Amino acid sequence: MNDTKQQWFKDAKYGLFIHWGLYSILAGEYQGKKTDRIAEWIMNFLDISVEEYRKLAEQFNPVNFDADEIVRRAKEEWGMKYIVFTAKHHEGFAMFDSKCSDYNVVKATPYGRDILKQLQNACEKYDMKLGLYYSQAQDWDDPDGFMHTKDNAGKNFQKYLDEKCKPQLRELLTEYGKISLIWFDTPMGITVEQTQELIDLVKSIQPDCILSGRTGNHMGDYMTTGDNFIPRLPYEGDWEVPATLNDTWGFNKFDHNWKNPDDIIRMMLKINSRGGNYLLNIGPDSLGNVPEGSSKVLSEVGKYVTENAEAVYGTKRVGIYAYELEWAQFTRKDYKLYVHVLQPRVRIELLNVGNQITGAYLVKDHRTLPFSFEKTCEGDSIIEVEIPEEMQQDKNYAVCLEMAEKEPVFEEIKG
Ligand code: JFZ
Repeated sequence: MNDTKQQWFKDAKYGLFIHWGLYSILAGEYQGKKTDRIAEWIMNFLDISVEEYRKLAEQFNPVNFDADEIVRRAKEEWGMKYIVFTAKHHEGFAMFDSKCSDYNVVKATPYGRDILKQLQNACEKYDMKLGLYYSQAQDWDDPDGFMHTKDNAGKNFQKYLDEKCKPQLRELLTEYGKISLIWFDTPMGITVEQTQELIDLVKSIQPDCILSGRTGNHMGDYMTTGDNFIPRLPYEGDWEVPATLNDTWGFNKFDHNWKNPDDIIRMMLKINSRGGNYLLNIGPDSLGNVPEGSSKVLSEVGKYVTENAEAVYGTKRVGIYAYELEWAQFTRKDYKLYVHVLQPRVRIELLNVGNQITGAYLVKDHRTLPFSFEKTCEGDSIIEVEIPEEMQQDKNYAVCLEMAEKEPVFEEIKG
């Protein structure tokens, strides 16, 4: 079972992924050709040479980037508890002031400022956990880094590890304050020994820094699901779903396929209910703007999670309830079962929940609600909670059921 031993990660439930690099300049299109894949992979999928791709750095000038504003909104408005930022994605370009590769935002761009330093300062100001995505195996700029879909035979991967990957990790872990998480990704052919080298390096500098499930050879500190994939059942231990708001991580000017806030809220609660964290992505454009399509959805979702904070953060995995409820998701704490009501209801009815209920209240304002718990004519347990009349057309609110028992008692369906 995966155990990060980090309470902040177990309690967090909701984080912000930021995918940002030179690919944001191309925004899904190179020389009139569009990519139909995730936009940060454009160098690979459209076969752009290293030489050509490097020229993008000369144009990178994100004058609208405002780290303070992004972190403040993530914290106060969107309700997120941690941020994971792409310090270096597969393209190989460092979004920080790297001394071991000049292919970085300070030395190679007209912008000339350290993006990560700005994020670090903002995270410290707003008390936000900072994690860093670092592509440890794929590096399409380094001759010895791996490239998916290409022949990697003849490469000296250890050389890349020793001369770029590890030195850059050392910089990230020594120059940017507390790093709570390293989000390694696409380990490809990395060996067990090489994975261990990376783990040892990270932990020797920052012992509390945790590692994503894609560190390599299943040696990370928690389980990372496939992108946008939600486990069907409660999953034990610490885990996380990385997810997009549209169909790309890096900015793509053609992708307006935004998910709606209700769907995001439902997905987050499904994940939280099954014990995981939801790491939801934004891809700023080449000027540093957060796409309006994403900030609109995040604000709506943020309203839900901040109003119902008690029923989200610090909650625990819920067991398997016998019925599929279209209108609800559960989260729980000891002696409390939270019912997240996602569709209009006159009353909450829960069949085969066998707890003794001692109270019921609306989470957002702690208003007490009338409730009953008894047996149906067939002898099954049933809990009912009355929804105030003026709220019967509403959706997206949480109700807390206070239980005499520590955990919900989900009964089997009897024939
Ligand atoms: C990886 C990256 O290649 C991608 O650009 C993005 O950063 C994303 C968060 O992670 O893509 C993956 C990696 C693993 C799976 C899917 C996409 N997976 O295991 O299903």
